Amino acid sequence: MKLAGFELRRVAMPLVAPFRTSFGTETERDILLVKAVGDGPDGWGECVAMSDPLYSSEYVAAAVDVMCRFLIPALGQAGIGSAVAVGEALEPFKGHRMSKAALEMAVLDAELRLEERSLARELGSAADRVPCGVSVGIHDSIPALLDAVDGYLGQGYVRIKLKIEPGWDVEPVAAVRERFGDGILLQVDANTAYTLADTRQLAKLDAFDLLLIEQPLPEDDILGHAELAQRVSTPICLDESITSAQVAAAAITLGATSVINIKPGRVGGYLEARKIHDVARAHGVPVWCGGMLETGLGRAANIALASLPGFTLPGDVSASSRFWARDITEPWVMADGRLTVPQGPGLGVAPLPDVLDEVTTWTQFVPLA
Ligand code: OSB
Ligand code: MG
Repeated sequence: MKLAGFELRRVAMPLVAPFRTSFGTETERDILLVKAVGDGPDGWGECVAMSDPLYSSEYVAAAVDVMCRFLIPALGQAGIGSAVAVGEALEPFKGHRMSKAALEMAVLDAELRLEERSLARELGSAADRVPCGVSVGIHDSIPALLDAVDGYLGQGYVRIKLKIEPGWDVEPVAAVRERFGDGILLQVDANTAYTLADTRQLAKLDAFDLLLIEQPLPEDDILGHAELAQRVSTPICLDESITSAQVAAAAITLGATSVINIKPGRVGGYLEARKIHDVARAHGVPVWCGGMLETGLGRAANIALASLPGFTLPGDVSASSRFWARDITEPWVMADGRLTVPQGPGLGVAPLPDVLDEVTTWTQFVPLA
């Protein structure tokens, strides 16, 4: 496979409803897509960076900059022809994992389409369908939250994740348990909003039989999570902190995490995501697939990843309708609380040209020197 370059494209996608977390409120997603163009089929990648560096240090405009200035020229220099070669060529550059992941995803898709193999099979898929969880934002009131959760349960979601922050934690969890009972799978995500000084407050969540508390403390505070894990009985699950298989192994060994949220973008790509799955599995640590409000492209790849055998908990893998009135691919539609793993070549889906053009705000073709 010989690559000619990458088409970078920014799309603006309005959310069906505002999505509030401890780090901000999203009403529209500004997403950077990359298309690998060469002598074979096009390949699509999606960069999960957000507009502002509030979830991680990465952000969309920086992703465009680092791709154009450093990453794509390095791929040209290396004369890469496979996704594995992408990771190797980009290794010298520190960080920027979401940008690296998007480029690797595009090349991987192109490579697999050429060889007529599915991403699911390539990664080691062990299931035809995956169960769907949903991430529910912070709401203005408890009744509004209960309405939202009621709606998602009605649609068939098999697991509810509540976003929490100081001042919105025990009360919403208690209200959801009281209204919907002990039978629903329930977990919370703090996106780093607490410190160890909040241990007593977080320990109050132990009364509600939660699957896990996701990333209560800052990204760098691995030891703090290990300490917290000693003091609360709810399992701690790291998201932001887990940036590689190496960090995952360290966090497991230190007792900082007993469950892991795997997000391919955050860790530099689907190949590194699979390594984390393998490391966790070897340690008997369950994993689940996180989400970053992806379009149908990233969603397709996440569904494939979530079908690996170590993904024993439902992920933030939801239907297109969770976030979009109109997705840029054929919509992902849930049946029976599950999504079907794509089996076509590569991602198994591609953007619908008309929809893609309508949401596009900017494009640039960056040739491989
Ligand atoms: O922490 O898991 C998170 C969305 C954006 C950034 C961070 C997170 C999230 C979510 C949504 O919780 C997950 C999804 O895409 O369904
Ligand atoms: Mg999270």
